[in-house]
Parts: sequence; structure tokens; C-alpha cells
Amino acid sequence: MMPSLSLSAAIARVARVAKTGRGRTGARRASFASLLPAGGALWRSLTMLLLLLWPTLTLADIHPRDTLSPAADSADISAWFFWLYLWLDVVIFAIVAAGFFFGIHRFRKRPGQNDDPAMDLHGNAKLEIIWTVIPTAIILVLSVITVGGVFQISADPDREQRIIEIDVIGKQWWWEYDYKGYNFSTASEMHVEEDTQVLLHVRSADVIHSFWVPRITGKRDATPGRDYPMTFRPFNVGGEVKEFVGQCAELCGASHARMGLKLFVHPKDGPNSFEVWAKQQQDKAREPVSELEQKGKQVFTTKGCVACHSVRGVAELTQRSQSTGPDLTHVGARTSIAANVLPNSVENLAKWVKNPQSIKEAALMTNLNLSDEDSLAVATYLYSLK
Ligand code: HEC
Ligand SMILES: [Cu+2]
Repeated sequence: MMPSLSLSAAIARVARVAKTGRGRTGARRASFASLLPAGGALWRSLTMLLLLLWPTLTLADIHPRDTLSPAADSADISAWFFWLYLWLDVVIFAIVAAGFFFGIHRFRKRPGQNDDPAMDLHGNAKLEIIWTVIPTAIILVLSVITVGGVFQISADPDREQRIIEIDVIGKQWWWEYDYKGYNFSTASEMHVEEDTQVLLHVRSADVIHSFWVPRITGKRDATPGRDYPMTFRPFNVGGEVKEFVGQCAELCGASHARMGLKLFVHPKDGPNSFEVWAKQQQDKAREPVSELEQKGKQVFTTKGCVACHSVRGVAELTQRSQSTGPDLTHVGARTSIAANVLPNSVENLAKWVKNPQSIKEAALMTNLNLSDEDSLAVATYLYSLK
């Protein structure tokens, strides 16, 4: 039988809970409440609120996708606007709430009072003007500075200064990065330099994607047939390479959720600098040394991989198609593969080449039915390509 829940029964129950603090599950409520410090309802509510907010408050600085911990000028501007609007809203809310509570207290009907205590404001021109002009002024000021911020974020980079320029091509389901003027291409892990302008030309080879590294910039759509520029200047990283995570932010098919990316910000000088990294990327692929690596290279060149992948110095694609895969010249130097789906290791590379679709649904890499030995050999070879 369905439990009968008439309106009056429900009201009676709410009233009982309000009065005694106990519902039908009174026992459980009481034991949960005993976890909280003793005290009035206000203290309990505040403690609850703090408990709920605690993860947000404590993780704010370290959460990898936290737009409020900006690591570049562009994200910094967006975060500034967030706080501006938030605090403004807090102040406006406080004023409105204070007025509200003042009103219901001051103008309440007292016992024995017969006339209507409410103030008649109808047609009060002065008040009407005040509460029209103030919000209008606030909105006008906010509009002007917000549009200013939008222009600032989308400003052209300064051509007098150094720019790292990268063609970003979204593909189902990974990112291709062609570094202009450097002559190399890499995949899903972007490397840039601290305090240096970065200019991305965001495009797509198939459907619409969206390039997004929350701590660095806002989102930018990758749309076929278009070139959307995006600029930012990463903050200093203090001598160490810093890693930021990103994600495709536009539903783009079966493996959209597995279309991640990483962005590394290098220091200007020292062994970890961007230039050292870029120089290494410009080199041709390392020659295989061990027997297994040699066998792996042979698998790579004879089993069909070269139809979709380039390894500079070994096989280079002259024609590209929609399913053309990442340049693998230095694939061993990446920290992750398949668009940040797997950490890079010989085992994971072997798992991937053996059956890409088992790792990434609908992946556009053909399953070439490699044997376990061939998978391990080619994985060992690819991992050696640092
Ligand atoms: C039909 C084209 C095609 C063929 C053939 C192909 N691949 Fe791929 N490969 C791709 C595509 C596309 C991706 C990207 C898939 C993704 O991440 O969604 C990829 C990704 C990879 C990756 C990960 C690279 C990275 O940076 O994340 C490796 C390693 C790889 N392929 C190795 C191989 C090997 C080895 C062979 C031959 C046994 C091969 N591929 C054959 C298209 C192909
Ligand atoms: Cu996507």
C-alpha cells in the first residue's frame, strides 16, 4: 500500500519536526546532530556551512582546474571579474537584506494597534528616482569595465616582443600542435615559456572542439574552416616546469571526455628552459639501440603505422587526412598518451597499440591486430624516442 500523504498530515509532520527537532527518523537525526557542537540552531548551521565549504576553501590553491587560481594574465582577468561581481553582489545583497529585516521589524503591527503601520510609498518620486538611477549606474559602470576586460583578453599580441606561435588543431580526440618557425609538431601536451606571449591559432580538422586550460585562459572554440586566435602570457614559474591540465570543452563525439590536454610552462633559462625543450623536439628521431628497439622500428615501418604517423628521419607523411594521428618523433618524451588518457610507459603504449578502442571508445586509430610481441617491441621503440 502506498503511504498516504495528505497535505494536512504533511503540514502536521513539518510542524512536529520544527517543534521537536525529530521527524519519523528522529533517532538517526539526533545521533547525527550529536556530532555537531552543542549550541543553538545558529551555531549548528554555521558549523554545517563551514563543513560544506571546507573542501572549496582548502583546495582553492591546488585544484588543477580551478579558474580562481590563475596562472596567466588571461585567466587572471577573468578571475578578477568573478571576484568583482561576487563582492558587489554580496554588498548589494547585504543592503537589501538589511533593509528588508529593518522594514519588517520597524513597521510590524504591534499588539493593540489598529491602524495600518505600513508606510505608503506609492508615487514617491524621490525614492523612485533613487532606486532607478542607482542600479542603472551600477550596470552601466559594470558594462563598460566588462567590455574593457573582454578587449584586454582578446587583444592582439605585441609584435615587437617575442611570441610563441602555435597552430592548435582539434581532432577527434586529441590535439595537434604545430609550432610555427620551429618545424616540429607534437600532440596534446603543449609547452610554452613563462612571461612570454603565446599566440594560438585554434582550428579543427573535423567537428567543433573547444580548447580549455582553466588556470591559463578561457575557452576557445576549434571550428572547422576558421582560425580563432587566442593569446595569453603565463606567469613566472620560479625555475621549475609547471604543469596545467586542460580539457576539450565542446561535446565532439564518443570520446569527448577522453580528449584532455596538458600545458607545461617552462622557465626562461636553465636546463629546464623552453628553448632546451624546443631544441630537443627539433632533432630527428633517435636511432634504435637495443635489439627490441630495432624490432620495434621494423614493426612501425612495416605494419601500417606510417599511413597515419610521422617519425622524422624514419617516415614522414606527405598527405594528411582526418584520421591522421600524432607525430611520434619524440613520443617517448611525453608524460601521457592518447590525449592525457594514459600515463606514458612501455606497458601503456603496448596496451594502446594493441587495442586503441579498448582504451578510447571509437578512437580513429586502426586496430592492426598486432601480436603481443610486436606490440611490446613497437612500444619499447616508441618509448625510446625521447
Ligand atoms: C588510421 C590511422 C592510424 C594508424 C594506421 C595508426 N595510428 Fe596510431 N594514432 C592514430 C590516431 C588518430 C591517434 C590519436 C588517437 C586519440 O588519441 O584519440 C593515434 C595515436 C597513437 C599513439 C599515441 C600518441 C600520443 O601522442 O598520444 C601512438 C603511440 C600510436 N598511435 C602508435 C601507433 C602505432 C605503433 C601504429 C602501428 C601499429 C599506429 N599507431 C597506427 C591513427 C593511426
Ligand atoms: Cu570534445
